[in-house]
Amino acid sequence: MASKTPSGPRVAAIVGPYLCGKTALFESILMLTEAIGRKGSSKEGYAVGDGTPEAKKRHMSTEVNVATAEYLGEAWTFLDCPGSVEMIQESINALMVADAAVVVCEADASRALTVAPVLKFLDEKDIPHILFINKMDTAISSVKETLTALQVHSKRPLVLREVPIREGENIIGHVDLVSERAFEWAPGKPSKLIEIPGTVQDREAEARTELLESLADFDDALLESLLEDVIPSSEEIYNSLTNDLQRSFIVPAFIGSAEQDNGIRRLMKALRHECPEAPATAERLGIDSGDGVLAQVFKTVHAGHAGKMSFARIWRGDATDGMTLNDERVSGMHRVMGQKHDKVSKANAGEVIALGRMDSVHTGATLSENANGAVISWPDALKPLFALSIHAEHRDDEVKLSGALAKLADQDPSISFGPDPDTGEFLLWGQGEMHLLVTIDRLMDRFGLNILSDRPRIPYKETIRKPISQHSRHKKQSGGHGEFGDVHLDIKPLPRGSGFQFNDTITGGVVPKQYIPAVEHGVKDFMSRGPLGFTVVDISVTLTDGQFHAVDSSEMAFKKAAGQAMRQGMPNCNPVLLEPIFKVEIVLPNEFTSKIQRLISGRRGHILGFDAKQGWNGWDEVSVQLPQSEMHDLIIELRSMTQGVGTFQYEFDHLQELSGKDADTVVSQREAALAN
Ligand SMILES: Nc1nc2c(ncn2[C@@H]2O[C@H](COP(=O)(O)OP(=O)(O)OP(=O)(O)O)[C@@H](O)[C@H]2O)c(=O)[nH]1
Ligand SMILES: [Mg+2]
Repeated sequence: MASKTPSGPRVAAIVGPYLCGKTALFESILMLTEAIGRKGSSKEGYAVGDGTPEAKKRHMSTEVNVATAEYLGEAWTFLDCPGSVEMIQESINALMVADAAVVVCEADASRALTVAPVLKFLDEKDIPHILFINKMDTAISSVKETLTALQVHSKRPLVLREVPIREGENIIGHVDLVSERAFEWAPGKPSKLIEIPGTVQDREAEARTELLESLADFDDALLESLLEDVIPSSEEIYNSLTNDLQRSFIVPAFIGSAEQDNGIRRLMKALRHECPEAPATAERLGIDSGDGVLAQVFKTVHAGHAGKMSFARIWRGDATDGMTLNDERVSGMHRVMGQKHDKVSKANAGEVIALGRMDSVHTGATLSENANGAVISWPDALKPLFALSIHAEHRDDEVKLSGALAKLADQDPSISFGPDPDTGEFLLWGQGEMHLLVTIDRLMDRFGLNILSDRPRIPYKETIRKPISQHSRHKKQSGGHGEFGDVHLDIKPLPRGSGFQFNDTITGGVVPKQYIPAVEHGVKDFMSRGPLGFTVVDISVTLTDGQFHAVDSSEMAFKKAAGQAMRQGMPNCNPVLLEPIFKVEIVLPNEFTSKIQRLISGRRGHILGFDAKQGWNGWDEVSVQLPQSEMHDLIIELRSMTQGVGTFQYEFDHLQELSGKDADTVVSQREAALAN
């Protein structure tokens, strides 16, 4: 292989679907680079990865694992991302600061779809990436089938760099298509160089030709050699590969087994030779090459007594502990190894570093010595898809809960929280049920808060169908001052979406001017809970007549009279329940579009239309209307129907009358709740 000038510190993000072996690969790389002496496992606990209580409890990654290592004299930071679609915000944040991504997947063509979201994101953002087909020890599909199935989801050509060597059912090694050298794998040990077995020679030659042809598409000199039947040298091929990864023209594909440490050295060598460095990545991101330190925060951790830690990639300049960035003094700089942080006094451009106590700095922030310096763009946080109503088991913990949630939302911008404006319930929003359960675990583990959760209430409303005129008199004579107020109200339904209108047609001062606002007040108070138990909307109330008493009338008396008139009149106005209807745009692979029809009609919704999703080959966008009461677990069902990749966006559309049995159930449940 061509000799290489040592590079500056680089960052590789390890991404891919749930449980495909990313953390296993991360630890295998750390072993190879001698950053650790012994790796762990998913079952018994990893040595560096998944060290938080939430990750240990679930045997999955729940946030990005960060580790630094040195390979052949060059510095690396690896960002092992969680695969769960519900934790995708973490992966997006890590990818935004990576020089390249290693996309891990399994050799299983039937699950290619699960890799689609990450491939599409990398394509969209032009992030150079390498494919690592893992678990070759238990491969379900052939490498070729896997690659063909994955290609559907990638704009860039996926180009095989190795072919497997089979022995019966088992894969026992690989042939490198550039050097044309064959290696026999040995679990946990370096591979052994062997002769290319006769059984793979044809396959090897065919795959090598495909590799060269793919490279020739982006390399005129190579194309010319091929046309003239000149076999290019290994060096030419490597140069072409380096250029193609750095410019994100192709996606080279490697194979191996993270658990058995097979194929890892080859992957690392490709990263070493082909992965771009920080200045090139900074250029891709449009960061100018000015003076002074420029860094970007991609992860925030509130670590108990250690306080807030901001993980940042340094794009340019050398950072020192104690320096001022964004008007805040860096108080402790650390190199990160999983849950372990080692204090350092200085860090160079390209490195990833955890900065202590940058309290006003958030994930995504650009850090510079000049607080008004350039701002590097950062994607918006994901919109929430799932909510639970939560409260602290102990009432005294409510204030502590808000503080803790503010910290967790700082750490994970894809959660949000706050009271529902209609129901008053305290809601926690996130990307799915597991995401919220992990968040609730964090509240327990890090803040000692015991949380109870429930399905959120639906903010039903009510209105009336029939107008009425209602007279009511409030009169009380007891001791000193009496109370007297007398009103005639016209209560009328209004069209949907009109809200509430209050008027008066009082002439001759039958209700003195100063008492009219009190009448309106009394009406409004009543409207927060109508005859069916919900907020009343879309009505008009007109004060048409009334009487007063020179001594006993007061604002309070008129307010009470108005409230009484509403209480007496409204039940006779033919009250009706209104339920919120949402407009939902579902995005999913078109092979599932026909199933959506059943899902939506089963949830009392209807389809407004569907179309192919622009720029997403093979995906549809289905526009539907759905009652809010049917949306709570929509994301759960949609994901289970679409191998986890279906998603949606939504907005409130309108209120719609609900009658019959469904309405009766809602009203009787509300009665029972109010009686408690
Ligand atoms: N057979 C086999 N199993 C593997 C291999 N690599 C990982 N696994 C197993 O796959 C499971 C998941 O491994 P992890 O590395 O934790 O997967 P992950 O991709 O990090 O999972 P998330 O981060 O939760 O998405 C574990 O049971 C591993 O033991 C491999 O090369 N071969
Ligand atoms: Mg993992």
